[in-house]
Amino acid sequence: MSELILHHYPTSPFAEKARLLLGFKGLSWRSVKISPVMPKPDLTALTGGYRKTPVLQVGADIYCDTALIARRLEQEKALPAFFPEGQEMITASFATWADSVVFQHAVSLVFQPESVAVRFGNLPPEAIKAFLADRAGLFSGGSATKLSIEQAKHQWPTLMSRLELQLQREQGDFLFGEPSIADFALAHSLWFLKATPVTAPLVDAYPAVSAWHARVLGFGHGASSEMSSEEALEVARSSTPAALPNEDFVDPNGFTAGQQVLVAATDYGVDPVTGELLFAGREELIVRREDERGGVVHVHFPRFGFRIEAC
Ligand SMILES: N[C@@H](CCC(=O)N[C@@H](CS)C(=O)NCC(=O)O)C(=O)O
Repeated sequence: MSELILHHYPTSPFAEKARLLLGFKGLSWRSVKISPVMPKPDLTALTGGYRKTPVLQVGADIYCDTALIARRLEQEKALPAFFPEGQEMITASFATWADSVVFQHAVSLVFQPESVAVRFGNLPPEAIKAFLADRAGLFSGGSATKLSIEQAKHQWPTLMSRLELQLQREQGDFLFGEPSIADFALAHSLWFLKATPVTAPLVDAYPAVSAWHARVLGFGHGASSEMSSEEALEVARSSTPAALPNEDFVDPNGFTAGQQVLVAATDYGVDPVTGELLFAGREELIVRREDERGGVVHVHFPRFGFRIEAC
């Protein structure tokens, strides 16, 4: 069986989400450290252009976006489940909301000047400038809009007070009783805020939230060992992609296997990936591409939040 390889960097909130997903399932994985800014030649050799963090590799199969990574890990090990039976819609929808709305608030709050000064305090000004320029590029061409710092500050107490109240009254220890994808999708943005003393009080002021957050982080990261990006490319090159899923589903826009397509995120980090469409299912799109260094790879995307275009 192929190893689970996570391409990530330590300070990325979505990478922390993925690490916690691996920890919750008690999985062992290989850790490939990537750059937080472009270019990322070894990563994009595998993805075909997708640049966001994290990416999961299993042999010659490359999984983009934590929403799909969670589903892939659920295949790897069904229990404990991210999508508990009977809670499939509520947990996935809450996760989509938290990954966009709560994350958007966290980004604005973390990138307020007082917090930037602490977070990047030991970096040379040129490095900070380069990072901020990279992030401006990341957000160009997508549907995501920037939330002003004032609006993020203005709305944050509403989000947190609702959460505090629910967690105080809740029977179970997690958002929807038992743990689910919802907990992980919310926890990583709060983890991001807790990383500096300027923004940590935005979480610490809420005792039930803090106790819940500690429980989620308590799942840990599973067992990992380092791997180089060259080694990961070699794994892809020497592996055969997994068999395609078998699903009785007709794409509503008529996309069929065998077509040349372009797939891209719609919100931000909209760098397109082109190749042959192999599969278009209810949750997942799979594109075959051939790379000089990575060989034949199957790149997997979630349907939700990604678009397909014939090319
Ligand atoms: N919807 C994506 C969002 C991932 C995301 O926004 N990741 C951030 C880091 S936390 C990112 O890609 N930043 C730019 C980069 O790492 O190049 C997911 O769930 O994986």
